[in-house]
Amino acid sequence: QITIEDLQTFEFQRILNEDPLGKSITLLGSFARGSVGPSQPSSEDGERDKAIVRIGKTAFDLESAKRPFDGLIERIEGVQSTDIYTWALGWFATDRDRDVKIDLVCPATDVHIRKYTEQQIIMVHETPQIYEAVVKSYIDAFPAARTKWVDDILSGVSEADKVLYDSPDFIILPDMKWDLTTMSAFYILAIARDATIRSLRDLRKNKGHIQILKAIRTEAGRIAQEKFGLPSDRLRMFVHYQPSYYRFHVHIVHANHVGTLGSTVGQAQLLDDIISLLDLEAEDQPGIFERATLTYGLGDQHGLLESIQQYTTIADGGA
Ligand code: M7G
Repeated sequence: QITIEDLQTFEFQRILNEDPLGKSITLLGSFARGSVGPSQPSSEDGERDKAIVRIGKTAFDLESAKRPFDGLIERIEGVQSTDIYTWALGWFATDRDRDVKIDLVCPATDVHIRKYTEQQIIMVHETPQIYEAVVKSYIDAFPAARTKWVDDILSGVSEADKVLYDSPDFIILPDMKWDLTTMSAFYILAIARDATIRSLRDLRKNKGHIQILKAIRTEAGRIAQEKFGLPSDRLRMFVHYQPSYYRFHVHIVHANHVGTLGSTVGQAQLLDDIISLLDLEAEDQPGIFERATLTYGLGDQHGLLESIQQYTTIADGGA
């Protein structure tokens, strides 16, 4: 468990990203080794671990927001008016529920730092040849330590009390991006147990993957309805390509999330469309996702971008 006193030892280094619209800021800094995150051999020479701290303002609690000047907002200043328009600055009451959500990655690797740093998005066209020549080896070389969190969830070592559904094929639990209360930010995650499905590219009809995908769709819909009162037509279910972690998982979010939280076109592929495409696969032909050219955006710091661009240049030059 982390305390505010622990967080006060954060040493700021630089701003990685800021999002004035989404009301969040992401900082790079450090904590004394072992003081935050998984326990590590403590060091006497003051060694520090890099840490990413993301602070985002939480959404309004709908109940208190219905009477905003009766306990939610305590004080206002700088009132201005023109005609029918008035605006002012205000301060939240001190005994409010909560104001911010804090996400912490510590110790943070360079890969994490790149991921959380604001990046220019470059669109790439991944042909099956590029997948075979470049992407596959990138996935093969992906350090197992980076998906330890998935193994820990699947084996019940972590977040066991949060699990919403468990079966031999997959597990469903709240995504760490969700605060578990703001329904408009509803976000749960289904993670497949089969570690050989590393991404969208590995999905095949003849390996029984459609059944797993359909079961995820059904169970996620049932959980959203039964546990959270959200009908299944209010859900946007999608898969990332490229994902950040190569253990197959499906994102299930509130349908009102448009272009946020990774649901942007060029990164997210709808689960329903994937199921439908797989259904079209003919038994005697290579898989659809083996043959398709997949187009997606990559941050300019992404570890794959340079090798894909190099391959594309060589292939174009040779043509
Ligand atoms: P992704 O498509 O690989 O990449 O999704 P993204 O992180 O770029 O979206 C992984 C999803 O897993 C994200 O929605 C994360 O918020 C979520 N996630 C990541 N971690 C490390 C955890 C975790 O430890 N617990 C839970 N519950 N969710 C996580």
